Amino acid sequence: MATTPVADSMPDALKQSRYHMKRCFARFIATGSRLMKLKNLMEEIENTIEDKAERTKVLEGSLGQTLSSTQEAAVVPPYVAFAVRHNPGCWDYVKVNADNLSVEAISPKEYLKFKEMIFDEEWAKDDNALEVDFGAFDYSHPRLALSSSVGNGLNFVSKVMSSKLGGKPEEAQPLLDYLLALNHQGENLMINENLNSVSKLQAALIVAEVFVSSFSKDTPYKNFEHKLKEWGFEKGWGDSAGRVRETMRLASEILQAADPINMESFFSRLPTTFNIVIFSIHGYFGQADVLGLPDTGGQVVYILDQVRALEEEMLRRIKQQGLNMKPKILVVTRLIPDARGTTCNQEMEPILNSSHSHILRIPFRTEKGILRQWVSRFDIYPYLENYAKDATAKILELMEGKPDLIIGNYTDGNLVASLLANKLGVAQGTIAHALEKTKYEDSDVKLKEFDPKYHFSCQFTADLLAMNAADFIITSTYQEIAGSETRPGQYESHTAFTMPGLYRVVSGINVFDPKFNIAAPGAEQSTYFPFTERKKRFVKFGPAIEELLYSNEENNEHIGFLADRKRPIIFSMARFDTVKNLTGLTEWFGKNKKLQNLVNLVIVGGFFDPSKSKDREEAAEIKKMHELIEKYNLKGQMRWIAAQTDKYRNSELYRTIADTKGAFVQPALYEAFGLTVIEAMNCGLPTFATNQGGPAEIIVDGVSGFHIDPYNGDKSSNKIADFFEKCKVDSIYWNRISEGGLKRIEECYTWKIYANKVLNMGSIYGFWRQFNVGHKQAKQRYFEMFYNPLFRKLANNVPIPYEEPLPVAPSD
Ligand code: UDP
Ligand code: LCN
Repeated sequence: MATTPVADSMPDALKQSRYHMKRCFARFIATGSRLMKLKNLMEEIENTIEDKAERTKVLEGSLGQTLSSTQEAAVVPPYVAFAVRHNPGCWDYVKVNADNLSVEAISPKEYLKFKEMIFDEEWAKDDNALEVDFGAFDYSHPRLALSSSVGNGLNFVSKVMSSKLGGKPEEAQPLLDYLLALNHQGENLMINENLNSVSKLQAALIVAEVFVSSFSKDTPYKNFEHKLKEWGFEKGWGDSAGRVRETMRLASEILQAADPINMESFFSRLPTTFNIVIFSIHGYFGQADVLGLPDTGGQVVYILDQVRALEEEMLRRIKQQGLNMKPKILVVTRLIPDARGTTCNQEMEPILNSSHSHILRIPFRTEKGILRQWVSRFDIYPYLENYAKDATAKILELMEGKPDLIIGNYTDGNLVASLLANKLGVAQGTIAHALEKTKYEDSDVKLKEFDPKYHFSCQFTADLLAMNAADFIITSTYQEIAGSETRPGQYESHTAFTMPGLYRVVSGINVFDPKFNIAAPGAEQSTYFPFTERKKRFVKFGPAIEELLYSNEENNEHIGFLADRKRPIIFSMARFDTVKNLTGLTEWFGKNKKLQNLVNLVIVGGFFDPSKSKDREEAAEIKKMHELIEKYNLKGQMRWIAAQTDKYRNSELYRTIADTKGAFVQPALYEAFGLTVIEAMNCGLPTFATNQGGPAEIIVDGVSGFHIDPYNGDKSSNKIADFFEKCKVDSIYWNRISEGGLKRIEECYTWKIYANKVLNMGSIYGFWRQFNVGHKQAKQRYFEMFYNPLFRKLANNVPIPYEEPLPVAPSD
């Protein structure tokens, strides 16, 4: 193993504090094999070097730096193997012999073996244990270099393309081939076979540009179409002389000497994307009354808003390209016969406030027939292969051909998107929303413990397959990819990990891969707008919200009451999952008398009878909530409102809370992105949100809201209390934070910015996949090799619920 920065510096650093370090390492290994986190290492160091000044001295310099960058250490006496993350996405592994403090660099594989020794020694020692190495195909594939540029794939790909395409005519041949293949239902776009060489295209562009310049800028395309066609140009260059000229100029410049800005701009103008398929399979996917049902939350909101934004942008682009076809977007989800009063048992549904987009629902087919009931996202794997087959047939029929782009959502949607994209040879984007792996500590290495309940063996395999198959990955934040200074990203945690007994991943995904792109979602601004825009307010909800918050009655919709209605309200709303930590917030409130004296608490989520929940975590959380209200005697200061499904009313609820000069609190143990955070900020409601995950990036602490630490309830509840105390003495403080939130949203979190970026991705990566076809094919083979023998077997082990399925319809 070649040496690494940590392996280089650590021996000297240990030598300088040899006496103390010998004692510390003796202590690390004293209890035998175990996995230690940074917190455990620091506790042991504190217990060993009791004198604070002495300890500080030891932890100064490079030793302290290495230790504080350590994510975990696998102790297998006499060795302690360290996983050190010195920068986002950059890891070093070393092993230290506790007896003599010798240090040796080790590979990720060796490190993982140390971990396995702790959990499954026999498997760790098996020389033929299955190893996964997606990186094996990437040796010549271009990579970003800096942690700070992670997530900027589009820009990087444009740079690489410009360096490879410009200059000599033969270098631009792939671009010419790509342009020649552009068509809509068999009709050529941009150019035809008359321009079948780069030099012909270059020459024609010069003549055509001069010709088009002779028309005034807004001359419609049809006035000069005929002449352009004679030279080999087809529709797609623009709707007017001005636009056509600009696009032709861009094309000429790229062929002469490309630069990344021109490249991105040119691709954003190409008529590549008319039909999009978006998979979002689990949960209840509908447009009304679905939020609050198990597993059904922000993903549904995100996709419906995304579709509207994409459709709008596609219409704008098609018009500018001088074309008149209609875009089609299909959101493909699961048809659930047992629809609980929702529309989830209908096959097709037009998407509201869109003109060309539909929801298509396809049922889960089993050997016995169609599955009637909802299934948890954790149990969804046995149905996906049949689902993909059925979906393919239906999509081809409805779209009258192949889609131009397939986008997956969450593990199940991403896997099916990969199967379909592989089969049809179409560009594929994936969106995680949340990767479950990071939500549960040591979920990989403790597979045996987690698998019966969560089927992570299926989920992590499906995630790995889909992230490697995808042409591009859309993320909401940087942290989703590569985390923060202190915490690894969701994707980063798939770089090297191990599931003893199943397989060891020595290279799962590389966060420096240019397929990663950040495109943050927004909140629909016609619904979530500032509380100050009085004229737009949905006043009709006033009485219902008044009742919801302040009536003294307890019923199926709310329990608890607010005795002093003059106090501001701190408000939270989420699905009733453990990770959302609504019970945590209630407990902080229960414990913090100062906060109780300043504000009331309102929680929206779940419902009140745990025996009615089909979801394991939800039932436990509901029970816990009742216990906390009892324990801290919160009735009088707290209102618990059942899950709310009307987004218009909810938006007015956020604004009503803002009227009380209250705040939104998002206390999740981990939040992948956090749509409620941006909904609240769009309404001008100051927001306190978890520092674990996306919200840490959305909010600039103290400027556009506040970060809170869900693992330190006292500190967090005091921070909230301090804010309200400060608001009492500083009359403009509340407004300053409210405005800071609104400013942040306008700059970074709108659907318009999103749609533009995603369509650019579709266009550029559609070309990039052809440009790197060898690499793509190699990965595809690896995918198949993995999917067939392994994933299928794992999926078939997941039990199918025993309720009688519906018989398959005769036409099936
Ligand atoms: N939501 C809702 N009613 C509820 C709880 C949540 O309408 O009772 C909505 C909320 O307004 C937001 C989405 O569900 O639009 C939750 O998204 P978020 O990203 O916060 O969390 P997720 O549920 O996706 O983990
Ligand atoms: C899923 C989550 O858990 C949230 O953090 C996101 O905001 C939501 O999906 C939309 O992407």
